[in-house]
Amino acid sequence: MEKLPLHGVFLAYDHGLEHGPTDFNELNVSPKYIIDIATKAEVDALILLKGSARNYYDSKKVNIPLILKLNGKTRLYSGEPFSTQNTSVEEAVKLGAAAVGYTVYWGSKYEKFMVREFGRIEEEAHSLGLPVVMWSYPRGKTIKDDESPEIVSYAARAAFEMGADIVKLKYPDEDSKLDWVVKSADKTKVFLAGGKKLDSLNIEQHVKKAISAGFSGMAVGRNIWQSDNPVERIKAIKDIVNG
Ligand code: FBP
Repeated sequence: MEKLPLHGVFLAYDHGLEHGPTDFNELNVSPKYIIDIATKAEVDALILLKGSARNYYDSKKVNIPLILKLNGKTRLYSGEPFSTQNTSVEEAVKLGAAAVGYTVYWGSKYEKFMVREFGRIEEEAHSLGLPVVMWSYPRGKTIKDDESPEIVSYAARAAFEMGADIVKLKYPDEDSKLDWVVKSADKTKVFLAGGKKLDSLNIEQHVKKAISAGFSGMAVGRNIWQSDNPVERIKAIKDIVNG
């Protein structure tokens, strides 16, 4: 099993469930294409759901650490956000994963269920020596602006208090508050989430500002594998992250 570094660039590919094939084209519809990109660009970790991992991730051949995402939901679901656990820490170990991931939608009517599931997963994973990554996303009727610095900082702190090793967060809409986001997360390493496709200049600007404020890396999906030059784009982001 590859060890998960706590900084770097992670390539996310859980969109088949979260958004559906509408995010894909003839190339990136295949997990094999994603694993090839990850390998060529030497990303620091690959994020998959169990279907892609079981069919395409061979831990003996792929030298990229796997983060198995343990919960998810589709775009077809409506109502207050709720991402349910669909696989286990045990399955992650079987698949040779180096870490597990889980999304919490803070502020949702169903927050209490995700908190309970995450709590169990975090303790089990840590007892087996696996780091835990939280997608910490305030979302639901009560969240008016999920990019406000207060809300992003709260998501950072909540991840720390829940025992996450890494927290994946949205970019707050005030650059000057990036420091406070990092301070709020305390010992939890902060990673920037990608979002919809941006031009390369834009995304690199965000990464630069986040890294100089103390972020540890980026977990990115569409901005890479929807691009015509995915390997170069990862390398450019890696250069920024690694200084
Ligand atoms: P992107 O870089 O493509 O935004 O991927 C990051 C991610 O967190 C994925 O892991 C996840 O599928 C997606 O964003 C969820 O995005 P949203 O919650 O906005 O639908």
